[in-house]
Amino acid sequence: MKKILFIFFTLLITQSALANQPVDWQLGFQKAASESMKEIVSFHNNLLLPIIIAISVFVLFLMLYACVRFRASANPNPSKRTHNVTVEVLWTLIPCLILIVMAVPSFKILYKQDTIPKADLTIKAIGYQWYWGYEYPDENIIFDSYMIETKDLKPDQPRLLAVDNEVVVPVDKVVKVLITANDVLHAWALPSFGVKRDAVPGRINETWFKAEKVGTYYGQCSELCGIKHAFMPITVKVVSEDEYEEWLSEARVKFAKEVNEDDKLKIASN
Ligand SMILES: [Cu+2]
Repeated sequence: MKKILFIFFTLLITQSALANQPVDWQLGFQKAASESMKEIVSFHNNLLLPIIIAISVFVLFLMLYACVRFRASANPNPSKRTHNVTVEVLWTLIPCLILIVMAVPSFKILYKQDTIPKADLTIKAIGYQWYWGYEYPDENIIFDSYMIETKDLKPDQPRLLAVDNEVVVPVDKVVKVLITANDVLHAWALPSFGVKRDAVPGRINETWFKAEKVGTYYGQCSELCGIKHAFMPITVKVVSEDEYEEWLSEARVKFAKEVNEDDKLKIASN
């Protein structure tokens, strides 16, 4: 009983705290940070949960009713009935209707996620065994993103989720993500943005998100990709427009993909 109460109260507390990473005793989703995740959460909370609860309660009621009503002591001569057309039609039709009621809004959300609005910036995520590589194709930026080992963590960095080089994006901008892999299947997933796409070698998948709040968001590779599958996390830092520009100017130098002619001369003369 104590344990149940503990779970209940931690659930209440974690619901109010900003959770952009998994938390202890978490039930349900991480806090939504994008429009599409809000839609997913509301679809789950307002439609799926009530349906699941109603079905469970109904089945439980039927089981209890059958146990009492048809118990051996009250029915010395058991009924020989085998068919009832009305009941059979009903238990086929009603589940079909329930499925349609769930499918319509579900497809609506899926198609909305699949239609990419005009992007403000594009990033490319490449899955490797076992880390992520990122490119900003329009900015001549390329870098790798490795998990930070537990012994090297700073106090504010979550274990198995923090990385050395984070993806940095501006807040309230449409970010298009091109996703691919270089060796085996991986998947780029960020729960608070409602984003999850497979990274397939030789093929580019697309997705998008628009982060509504500044913060650091954590995700993980979500396709079993080998022995260190659990150790290739994804960190996205959502910052203000100005901070993003500042980061860009540093990153263009630090993570330059192609060194231009002037720089080549400088390097050669050193
Ligand atoms: Cu992976």
